[in-house]
Amino acid sequence: MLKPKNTLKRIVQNLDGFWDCEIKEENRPIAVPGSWNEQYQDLCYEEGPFTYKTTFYVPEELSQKHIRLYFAAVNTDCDVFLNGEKVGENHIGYLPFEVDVTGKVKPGENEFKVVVENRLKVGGFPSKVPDRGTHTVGFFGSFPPANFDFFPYGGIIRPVLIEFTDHARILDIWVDTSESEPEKKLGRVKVKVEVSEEALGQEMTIKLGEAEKKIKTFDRFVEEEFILENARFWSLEDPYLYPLKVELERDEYTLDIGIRTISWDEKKLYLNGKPVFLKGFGKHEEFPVLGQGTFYPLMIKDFNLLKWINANSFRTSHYPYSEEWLDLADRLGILVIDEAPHVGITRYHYNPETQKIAEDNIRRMIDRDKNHPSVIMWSVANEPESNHPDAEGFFKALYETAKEMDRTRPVVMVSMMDTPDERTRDVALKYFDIVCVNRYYGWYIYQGRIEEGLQALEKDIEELYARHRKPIFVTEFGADAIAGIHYDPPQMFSEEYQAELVEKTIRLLLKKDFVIGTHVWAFADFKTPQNVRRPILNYKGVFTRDRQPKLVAHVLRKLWSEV
Ligand code: GCB
Repeated sequence: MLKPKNTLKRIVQNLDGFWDCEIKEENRPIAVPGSWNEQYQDLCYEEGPFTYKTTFYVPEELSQKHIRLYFAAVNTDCDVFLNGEKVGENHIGYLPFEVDVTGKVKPGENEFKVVVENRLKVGGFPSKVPDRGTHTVGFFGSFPPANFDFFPYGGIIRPVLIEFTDHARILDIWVDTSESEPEKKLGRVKVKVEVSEEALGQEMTIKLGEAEKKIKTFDRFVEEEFILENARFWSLEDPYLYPLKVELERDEYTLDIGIRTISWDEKKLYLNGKPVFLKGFGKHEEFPVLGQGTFYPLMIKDFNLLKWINANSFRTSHYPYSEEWLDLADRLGILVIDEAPHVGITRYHYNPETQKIAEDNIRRMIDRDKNHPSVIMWSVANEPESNHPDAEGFFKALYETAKEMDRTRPVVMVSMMDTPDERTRDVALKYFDIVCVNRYYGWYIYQGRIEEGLQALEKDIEELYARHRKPIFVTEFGADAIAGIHYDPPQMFSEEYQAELVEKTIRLLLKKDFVIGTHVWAFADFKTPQNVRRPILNYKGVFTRDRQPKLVAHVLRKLWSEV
């Protein structure tokens, strides 16, 4: 599915703004995109359902076009109504969905309604753990009882668009540059285009930079290969993008593509044939008042801080972010580990029905993000209960689903279960291309004892490598620090303690030639459900929630300038 885009032959209307919302028998204005939880204090812990309403206007000549409604993301369950008729539904957050409303849009005013609910469910996405009749149910007994450590925001969190195209149109585009030969500067760009039935027999033009091909569309799928001598490869130093344009008689779509290769062996990850070490963060798409609502200035700010601190990558923990994050990453040369909305997976998910939903989520994530050169890895889940015997089949299936969609990138699962303790060993990690682990030595274990924690980490990481013989990526480690709290000698929650733990962990892991990256948890402080470990926020941010640097930020900036 292609994201709606204004081109010479496509028209897009954006429905962002203030919608009406039926909340507790009142009609209140609500912002789209945005989460409801922080727009009204009394909605902080509400799960809905809430009815969002707006109207849009369509001129006569456009009402006859092919028309789709595109929701960049709604959290989480929703039913979509147009002029009183139910036209669509969706049941997963953080991923786009479209509703074909061709023939259903009236010339003039149209009434549009979306009923949204964000309920935590046992075995659902987002999930909670079953209430065992105790007072402590969620993650560390938290409220709301989310089975994960970030606030479960609800609402129409990303833009809603209406796109008008000709019926003879482009449906999807796939770009594959994996067979390019960087050492010879030879770019091999395979372009596959899917068109609608109505476009059969038309002439298609595909332009890549200066090169151009003209083809008759005898089939719904058209494939062409461009060979570029002296190609300019997309890299961290030079994130060069080639303009790709696909044209039909009355439709046109454009993409910026990067030519690059990714590969990996027993010890290393390679970008364009050269080893790359991942320096960066796990983060959240989250901000005061906005909740998880798309907000463009925040993206610019975060990328500017990633560059300032000399990071080269981040993980979209723990769900796919707005696609604009990837557009910027492509343009600015930042690598992305793209994660499915699979956090808090427990034994209650290990059944055929939920597995089907999870497979579908992975297909939808890869379908959306497949053409972004910045995306170098797919993560199918964060910290599932992957030491449960039923996890093995479940995650093997998710790995295979991701591979069916894309063989050119490594597929990973982020585990905390593959520990030195054999009784709690992960049963699924062995299927994945790179061993991704979250480790909190000196924080949750060896509290206040950084040196002992580091010794245990070293032993753990050596054993992991001996066991798997695959590259190791430490996807999380870190410590909470409340900005402004200082202590000598360094104590937990002080800026000094966080800075020391982070620096020493990275220096230790840099000595291991099988470690391909260290991502600090987290980029910035973020809001969580309430529990005794979280004074409103998780304070593991290297930056505060409003993006000011803590002591550790300066330490990282210097350290990463040398790596
Ligand atoms: C983790 C989770 C992350 C938490 C973090 C923490 O392992 O992946 O979502 O926020 O630990 O701070 O405890």
